[in-house]
Amino acid sequence: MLRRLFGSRGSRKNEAKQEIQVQEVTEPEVEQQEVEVQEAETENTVEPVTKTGLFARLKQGLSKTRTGFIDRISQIVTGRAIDEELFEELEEILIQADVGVTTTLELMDTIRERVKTDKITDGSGLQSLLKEEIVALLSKHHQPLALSDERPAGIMVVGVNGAGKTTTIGKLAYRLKQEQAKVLLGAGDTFRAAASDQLKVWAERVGVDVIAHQEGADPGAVAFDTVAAAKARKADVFILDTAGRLQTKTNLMAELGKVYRVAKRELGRDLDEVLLVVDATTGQNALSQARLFSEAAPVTGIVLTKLDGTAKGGIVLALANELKLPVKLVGVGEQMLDLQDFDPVEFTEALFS
Ligand SMILES: Nc1nc2c(ncn2[C@@H]2O[C@H](COP(=O)(O)OP(=O)(O)OP(=O)(O)O)[C@@H](O)[C@H]2O)c(=O)[nH]1
Ligand SMILES: [Mg+2]
Repeated sequence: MLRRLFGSRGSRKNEAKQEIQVQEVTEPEVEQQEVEVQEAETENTVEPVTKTGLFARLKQGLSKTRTGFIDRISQIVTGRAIDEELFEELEEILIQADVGVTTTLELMDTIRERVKTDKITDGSGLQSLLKEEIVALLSKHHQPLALSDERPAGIMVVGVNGAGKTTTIGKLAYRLKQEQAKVLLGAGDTFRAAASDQLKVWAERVGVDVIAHQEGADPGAVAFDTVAAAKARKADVFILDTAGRLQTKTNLMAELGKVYRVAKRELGRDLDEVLLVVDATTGQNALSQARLFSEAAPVTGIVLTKLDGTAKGGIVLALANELKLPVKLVGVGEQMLDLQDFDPVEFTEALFS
C-alpha cells in the first residue's frame, strides 16, 4: 500500500535549529515581503508502517460506508432470487450511497447484462458480480500519485474551504519524509494567520521546514519563495498549500490560476501534481468542484478526504466514473497514517471485507 515515490537515498541529517528565523528576501518578480522560515527542529520518530496495518486502517476508515452501503446490499441479496424488484432495491441503495444517478444507471446496465450472460441466479453471485464491476469502474482512469525524477518535485493543493487540504499536506509530508525525501512546505493560505500556524504545527510534528509570509500577503509571492527555497535548499519536493475557496467565486479562482503560474514559472516546468482535495461528505457537489477547479489550474488528481466520516463513500464511484481525473489518495482519519494511496482493488476489498 505504501508506494515509494522516491528511491531510497539514505537518511538525510536535519540541520537542527531551535529558533524561528525571520529574514527579508529580495527577489525580482514580487514586491518585498517578510518571509518566515520555520525550520524543522528534530528528526521525527518514524512509526513502523506495515501493509497489514495500513489495510486495517483503511478498513476501519471505511466502516461507516461498509455498514450503510455494502452490508445493506448483502442484506437484500441474501437468499433472494434475482428479479427486477431486487435490481430496483439495489439501484436505490447505490443512489443513497452517493454513487450518483448517472453512474448507478451505468453500473446497473452492466450488471443486468452480465447477470444474463453469466447466468447468475442467486444473490451471492450478484454480490460478487457487483464487487467485480466496482473494481472495474474504479480502475477505469486510475493513476497513482507520481512525482518526476526532476528535483525539486512540486505539488500544489487546492480545494474548497475545510475540505482537508492542510491536513492532507501534513500527512503527505509525513509519508514523503518516511521515504527519506527532503520536503519543504509553502504556506500559500495567507488569508488567515491561523492557516499558516496550522501548517507550521504539522511541519513541526513531521519535522520539515515551512516557508510563510504574513497574513494578507500575496499568495503568489509565497509560491515564488517556496519554489525558490526548494531549489536553493535542494529539496526533493515542495508542497504548496492554498486558501480554501468556493469554486463559483471567479475572482478567487483566477487568483488560484495566478498562483499556479507563478510556481510553474519559477520551477521552469509544470508542477508534478495539482491535487484537488474533496470532502467525501459533500456528495455530488464534488463533481462541480472538480470541473471548476480544473478550469483554474491543471488539476492532476483528487484526494478524497473524510471517508471515515460518511456512510456515503459511494461518491468515489461517481468521481472515478464521471471525471477524467483519477482519485489518487484517500483520507480515512485525522492521524498522520490516515492518508493512503487509492488502489481500486484494495479499496474494494476493504469495503467488502
Ligand atoms: N475524520 C477526518 N477528518 C479529516 C480528514 N481530513 C481532514 N480532516 C479534518 O477536517 C478539518 C478541516 O481540515 P483542514 O485540513 O484544515 O482543511 P482545509 O481544506 O485546509 O481548510 P481551509 O484551509 O480552511 O480551507 C480538520 O478538522 C481536519 O482534521 C479525514 O480524512 N478524516
Ligand atoms: Mg487549510
